[in-house]
Amino acid sequence: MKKIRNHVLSYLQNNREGFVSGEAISQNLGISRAGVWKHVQSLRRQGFMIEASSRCGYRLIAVPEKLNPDEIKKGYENHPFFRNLIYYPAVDSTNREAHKTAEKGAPEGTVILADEQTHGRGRKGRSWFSPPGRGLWLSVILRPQGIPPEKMSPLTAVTAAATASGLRKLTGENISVKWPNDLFLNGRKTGGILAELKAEPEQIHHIILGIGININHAAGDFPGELTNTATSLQMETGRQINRNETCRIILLKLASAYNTFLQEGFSPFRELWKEHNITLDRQVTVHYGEKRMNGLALDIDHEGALIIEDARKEKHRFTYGEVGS
Ligand code: BT5
Repeated sequence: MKKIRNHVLSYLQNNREGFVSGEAISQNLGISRAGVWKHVQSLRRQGFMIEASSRCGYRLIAVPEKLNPDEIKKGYENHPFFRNLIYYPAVDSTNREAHKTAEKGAPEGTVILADEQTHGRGRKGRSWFSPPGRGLWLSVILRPQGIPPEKMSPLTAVTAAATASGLRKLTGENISVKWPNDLFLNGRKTGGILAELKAEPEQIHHIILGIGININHAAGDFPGELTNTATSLQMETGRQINRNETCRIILLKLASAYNTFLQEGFSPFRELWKEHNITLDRQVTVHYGEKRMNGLALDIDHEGALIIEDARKEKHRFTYGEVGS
């Protein structure tokens, strides 16, 4: 099976300058046209970009760029967020793997990076679609010392602002933050943040800061339920984005933001967050626990909490929840 798939790939690679018909591949390799289509689909799932047209056939557009820890670290080998960069071709979830690695005593700044997540997770048990060859799926182990757990709640907003600003520089696109943990581009979700805390009331054991960014997905890569809500940097810019470079930029931004946050709290990030946000100045519904509240998203305060003004002009402060329109 794998052998035939590789033959299909070689055939496409040898004919990259134009389309090749399904019929030609089928005759050359002695398989049915349905078989050709099945192998093309499987190559796509591995990150190969293959255009398919019912009239012209197939054309290989791009091969998946490989994530390469040496390439990511280049020039930053001794940096605290690059010293322990652990790469897996596939894991269930980098957050889950990072928790396990942290339990074994891994130092602050250890990064778990995977090309594919088989059970990538979002908040509240939701799943995060993480195919190979397409995105950036990583988790950083943090061990803030002498800080009570509740002081860390703005970390998601700090991460979102820092990541959005890094991605804006990289792509020139208007990547924005939707409170509290979404990254949006042109009205669709292109990334998400999942911060998980292992703590006792007074003491943090570790925090796992997970970041997922859709980078080189093509429109047809997303499963049906995400086709109208998700996008990737490539879909919006029209060009392939280097995942190694993106990873380096994000880790550098994150390390610097984390240090500033530990020393000065959320205040230095408030303006940056506002510059990048698409939540404020809109009528929204905040869902928190089993409840919901409608109102105007007025502001984000110096601790990263969202301030909502209700119809009676009363203000409410939210440190967690989700925003819908
Ligand atoms: C998030 O959750 O947005 C947090 C996502 C964090 C993913 C990273 S990847 C590295 C690390 N390891 C992990 O296992 N996770 C982190 P939430 O706000 O709950 O949004 C989840 C919802 O987003 C899902 O229910 C889908 O509707 C949608 N979704 C799933 N995968 C998506 C994708 N790739 N792109 C856009 N939307 C997606």
